[in-house]
Amino acid sequence: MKFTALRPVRTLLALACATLAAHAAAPAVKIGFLVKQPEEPWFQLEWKFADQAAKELGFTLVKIGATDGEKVLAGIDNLAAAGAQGFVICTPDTRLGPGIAAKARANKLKLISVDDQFIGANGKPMTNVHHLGISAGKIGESVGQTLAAEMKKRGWTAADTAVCAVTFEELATAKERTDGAIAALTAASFPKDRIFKAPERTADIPGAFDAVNVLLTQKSGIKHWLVCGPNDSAVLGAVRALEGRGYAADSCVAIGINGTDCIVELEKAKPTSFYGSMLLSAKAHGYQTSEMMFRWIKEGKEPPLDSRTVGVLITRENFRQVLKEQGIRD
Ligand code: FCA
Repeated sequence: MKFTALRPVRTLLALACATLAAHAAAPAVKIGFLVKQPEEPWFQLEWKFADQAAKELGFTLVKIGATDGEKVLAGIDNLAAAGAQGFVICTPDTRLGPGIAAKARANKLKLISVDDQFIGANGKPMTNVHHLGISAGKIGESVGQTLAAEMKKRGWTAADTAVCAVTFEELATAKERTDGAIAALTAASFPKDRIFKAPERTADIPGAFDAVNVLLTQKSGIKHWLVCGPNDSAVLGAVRALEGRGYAADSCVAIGINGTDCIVELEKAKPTSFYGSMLLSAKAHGYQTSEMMFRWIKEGKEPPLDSRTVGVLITRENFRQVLKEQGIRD
């Protein structure tokens, strides 16, 4: 009698112990998110969306600004010591890829690269590392097609117009973007000998500003410039350099990529020659990569090896609406 009365209590105790054991066996998920340029709005937005994933899915996110190789390697060691199970990274140098992959393996950390794909010792993309990037060539082509269309709309002749392509060719995704833009302009019959590259030494506004100033010193007397580059910062640097040389806002057309680093520019009451940008999906790059990592750790669900996202053109006309739809602006 006594024994049977105790039974439900025992069962409850056993259940409680089993639950505790299960919790102990499955440690909380901790994921690192390392970015190469934490000061760029693009990367801040990736982090913002990764934070949202952490909150909604229930994991801990460790954000690390990894501006050079040393910071990357130390960051990975710290993550491992803190009990993380994986990380997402946009590396400051894609040639660090083999070293990062080896360090992740040694520390038993799962790895997804975002934005910039790792380059192997043979100089080719490391297709065995899970990656989410953009369809860089196609997005670049859209920039080139839009520039050609805007030139036509304004009635500018090829004799009066030249192309300034700010380039950063040591980074594959950046080169594919400007190659795509140039290919589309050429396909639209823009003369090849009026397309000029301005290689930036650092991938930021000052780097592009300096590069374009050098180009403008060499090529004076051009009436209209069409401007493209790997991202918004590159194109903004070019726009500032053109302004410094006295080019009026309506004498040039510049189109960026990212769409996240040019919002202040598009909000200016007086239009500049920054016509628009190909808006990329910061949410896919921040939220989705973190979610992929979370499910990989938690459910053993391996993400696809290679995912690519697209871009949409935003201009002064539609940027408020599109940014709102994408959860970037209220
Ligand atoms: C690269 C660029 C960033 C952004 C990202 C998608 O990392 O440097 O500005 O365009 O790709």
